[in-house]
Amino acid sequence: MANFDVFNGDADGILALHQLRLSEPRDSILITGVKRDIDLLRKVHASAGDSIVVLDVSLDKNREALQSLLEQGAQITYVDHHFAGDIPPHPALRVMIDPAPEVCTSWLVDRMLHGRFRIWMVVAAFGDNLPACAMRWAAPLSLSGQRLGLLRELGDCLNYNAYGDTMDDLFFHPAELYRRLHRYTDPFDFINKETIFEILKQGYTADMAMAQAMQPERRYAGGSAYILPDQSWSRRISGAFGNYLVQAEPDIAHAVLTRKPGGGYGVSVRAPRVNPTGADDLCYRFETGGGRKSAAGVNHLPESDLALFLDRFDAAFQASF
Ligand SMILES: [Mn+2]
Repeated sequence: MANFDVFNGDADGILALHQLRLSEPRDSILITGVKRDIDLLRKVHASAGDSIVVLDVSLDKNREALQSLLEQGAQITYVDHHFAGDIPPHPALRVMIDPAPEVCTSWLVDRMLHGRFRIWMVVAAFGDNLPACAMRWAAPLSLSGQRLGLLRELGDCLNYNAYGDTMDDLFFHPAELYRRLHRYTDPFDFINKETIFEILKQGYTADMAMAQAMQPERRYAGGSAYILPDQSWSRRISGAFGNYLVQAEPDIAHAVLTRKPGGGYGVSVRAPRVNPTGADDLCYRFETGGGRKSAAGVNHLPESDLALFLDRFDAAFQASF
């Protein structure tokens, strides 16, 4: 009988599995990928009696594979905080799913384990962009401000590592990152004894400096649009660069377009921080768009739609300006 651990390659996915396997050690086949690669269950080739744990990827996006694995006789535990849709009732499926805004998968695992590895959940919450929750959950641990700051940096770095189009863009394969991290029960030992943290910190700093040196392609009354080149660093930093711009110029909206190797752009839009609305409405008007009011994106904007996108971006945030 085989064990499969299927997890998102970001900080939350890695640290959910880390906590679970500190509690229940087990040899397993690891299935993971870059952060945006959530179509993971399809990659599991299981037989009757095999056991599968799925962490931090939407059930809705894995429904078909889930159903066929259940039909093949696998036992599945599913823990997640993304939109799930209808959950198929099945005696071999154990589900813990909560899409509430202040929940991450590592928090759900922490609850299952009665807080045994709480400090790792705090790192995950920082990495999953829930800093206020992370601080709250860290309070009973009585960490110094300096140590809390280190955990925040670690969460950010682990999360940053998962951004890219393919594995080639990443510093570490998330499965390798998990294996190296899993040797440690104390995050400060990991920080001090492994080179990973330092490598990711330097990568982040260098990528961000490249992005910050870019001039906006267009400046409008209500927003600025940047176009990043077709380079690994652009794909790694585009999300963090968007967050930085929102903080640096809170009065205006931002669009970060990243050129794709095969043509067209990946687009990420941030509404003005002072009026965080309208990003989703703009992006939903494009075929591969989606997201939330404050932050949304278009997975693939064809080259021929660039002018249209820029016009609509200008119009969308002129109104709110
Ligand atoms: Mn997550």
